[in-house]
Amino acid sequence: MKIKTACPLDCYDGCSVIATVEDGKIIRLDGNPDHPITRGALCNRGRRLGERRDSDKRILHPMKKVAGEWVQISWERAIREIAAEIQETLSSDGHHAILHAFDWGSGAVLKSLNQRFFYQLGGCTETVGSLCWEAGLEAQRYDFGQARSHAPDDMVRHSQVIVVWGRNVATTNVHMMPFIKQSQARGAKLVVVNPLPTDIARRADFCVVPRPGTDAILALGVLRVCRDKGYVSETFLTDRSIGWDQLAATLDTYTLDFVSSTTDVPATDIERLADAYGRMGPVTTLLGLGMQRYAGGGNAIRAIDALAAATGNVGVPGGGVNYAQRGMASFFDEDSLTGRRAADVREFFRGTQAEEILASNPPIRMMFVTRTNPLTQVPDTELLKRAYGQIPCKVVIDTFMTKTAEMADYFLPCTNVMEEEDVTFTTMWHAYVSYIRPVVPPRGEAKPEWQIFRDLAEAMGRPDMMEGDVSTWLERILSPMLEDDHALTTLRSNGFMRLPIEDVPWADGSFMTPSGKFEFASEIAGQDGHSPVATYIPPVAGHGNEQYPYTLLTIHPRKHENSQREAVASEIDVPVVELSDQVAREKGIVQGGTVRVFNAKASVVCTANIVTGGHPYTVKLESGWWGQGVTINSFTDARRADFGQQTAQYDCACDVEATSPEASSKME
Ligand SMILES: Nc1nc2c(c(=O)[nH]1)N[C@H]1C(S)=C(S)[C@@H](COP(=O)(O)OP(=O)(O)OC[C@H]3O[C@@H](n4cnc5c(=O)[nH]c(N)nc54)[C@H](O)[C@@H]3O)O[C@H]1N2
Ligand SMILES: Nc1nc2c(c(=O)[nH]1)N[C@H]1C(S)=C(S)[C@@H](COP(=O)(O)OP(=O)(O)OC[C@H]3O[C@@H](n4cnc5c(=O)[nH]c(N)nc54)[C@H](O)[C@@H]3O)O[C@H]1N2
Ligand code: SF4
Ligand SMILES: [Mo]
Repeated sequence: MKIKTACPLDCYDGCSVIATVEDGKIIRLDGNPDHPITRGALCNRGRRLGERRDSDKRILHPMKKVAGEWVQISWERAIREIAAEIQETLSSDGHHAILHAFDWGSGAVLKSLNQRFFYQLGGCTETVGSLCWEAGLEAQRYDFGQARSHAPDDMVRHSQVIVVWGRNVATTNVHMMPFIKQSQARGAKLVVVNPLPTDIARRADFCVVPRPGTDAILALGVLRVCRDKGYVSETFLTDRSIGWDQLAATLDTYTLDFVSSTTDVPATDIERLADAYGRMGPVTTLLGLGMQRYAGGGNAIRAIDALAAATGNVGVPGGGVNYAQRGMASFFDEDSLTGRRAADVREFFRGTQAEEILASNPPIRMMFVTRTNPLTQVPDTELLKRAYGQIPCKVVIDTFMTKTAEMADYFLPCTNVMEEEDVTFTTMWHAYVSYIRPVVPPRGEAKPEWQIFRDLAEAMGRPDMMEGDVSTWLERILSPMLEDDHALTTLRSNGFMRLPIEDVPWADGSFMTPSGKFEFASEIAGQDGHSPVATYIPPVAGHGNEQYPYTLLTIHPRKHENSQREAVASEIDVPVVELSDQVAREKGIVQGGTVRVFNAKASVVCTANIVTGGHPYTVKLESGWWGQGVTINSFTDARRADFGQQTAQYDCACDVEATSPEASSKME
């Protein structure tokens, strides 16, 4: 039997999935061939959703830690005890003493019912801001009013140049690859800007390799060349934007020599990039999230926006500075499910939650963790461990015993996506929304999260807190998009539908900014305490800045989603570190040799993979990894990027040395 469902992972692609089920078992998962983005293929993360469902490492019963050991308990007892803890905490310290730490481990829309439970208590403390993308969103809010992306078909039909700027497309956005190949077959040129060698670089017409964290100055330097050569669009500057003169007045400082020596990009590459933007367009820019995880990350995105806009590559077919698809959010009435507006919420920034927990008054007495694994994903693991260690009662809802769950007092097993009914969409790229249909029944005693919270509400004598059912909740949250009564039925039977979002954002020349124009100079940015125009804020870490000479880039893993690697067959205790040939020479490291990567905070023994084509002082480890008594985020600091509430975890320094294979076991 074939069943249509969808992948809810935090991803650009938002795939529609076909599950083959026989005798109640998932035999395989494939991409839906009818979905215009999925086009019949899933990435290995999507294919593994079934393995994660069936994994023998999955926790299938409620557990409680007793005298330091996990013991299985009944749901009845788990709910009764946790409900009593909630009530005690509310009467002793009030609702702010309860912390709800959550993130986007699943992007299914009904997961926001989790928040509803806490808001119905009157409020809570919750984690806000982003480990992921907020500095860039804020940057595009200043410039455009909102982050919006072009439809992939628009790129295929019209773009003459595709600039993949800091996005690891072949790994993190695999369904973009066929669209890029189609565009290239039509004659479009491909440019890649990345400090690390990436798979897509092989297909590129040319690659630009900046020093990590210097994209703002690179973009402003390129823009200066464009201005000086007359490559700017006078119509755009006069009719569709404000603040050009203010930005242009700063450009003289970005001389070729200065830009080249700061970014380590040769002057010829800066000029080549200027030619691409100024003479070869329309240019579409596919921005990644990596370059905004730095001290000056938001400004980097603004500088690239300015470059694309001034050269006439905004609001035109084949153009665009594609960072995210925030237009999707207006089709979902999340507040109707959560009731956030009416609640009294104390906010802790995800990135600095450890400090805030340690300093909190009232103190955090109880914590709930849903859809996230902060102990491996939040910068500064050791500090977070200390902060969580002080919370008297911790409840983790998940499917696996994660590093965070290991610290908990209660583990509550929730259903896997293959066992759920829901709806999902991506706010990172395209305009399709998909229906999640249960493919197999829940394993063991796993329950949907809304059911867990409903049981808690009932045990507290407040069944009203979580009243409703899946269909009415879906109708409520989808109400802005459901024009007729049959829309949900259509979504259910078709598996996906396209929302009415334009293929070419800002084509009519009106923007969502206060001026209604593209803002090279933003008053709101000024009010928020930033330079009104894009500027360069140097990275804190990296070559020449700290005693540790290399930048440690802990980018997203190829084979799994963030830390969701429990179902990956080959567990690795010794991770692979990617080093440039320059670092290898300096440190006497050989291919396949054993090396230690370290900084002031952490140390890990790795196997060396020597690569060429990246920035010479850059070291790469995949994020989501833990082992040898540390996690990847044991190396990182809880630094903030410039805009919004965003972590700057790529702004991180390290050193490496050749060592012996025994070193990893000695460290245990
Ligand atoms: N396979 C896989 N895919 C995923 C995920 C996953 O865990 N695994 N996670 C999903 C999620 S949550 C997200 S947010 C997205 C992220 O998607 P991406 O933004 O594509 O991925 P990142 O790993 O965050 O980093 C992107 C790239 O930024 C580059 N980079 C780092 N520093 C700089 C810099 O200073 N300048 C420039 N120009 N480039 C720089 C890195 O070399 C890397 O290639 O991927 C999603 N897709
Ligand atoms: N050093 C470094 N740190 C990073 C990054 C980096 O590139 N480098 N990337 C950052 C980025 S972009 C992101 S988005 C974050 C991601 O941070 P997280 O969202 O914390 O990362 P995941 O590892 O995906 O953890 C999600 C957890 O949710 C669980 N889960 C999945 N579905 C459900 C569900 O329906 N209900 C519940 N209760 N649990 C569920 C999974 O089993 C998993 O344990 O990490 C950030 N941290
Ligand atoms: S993780 Fe992304 S690319 Fe992979 S199946 Fe899911 S939505 Fe598609
Ligand atoms: Mo992310």
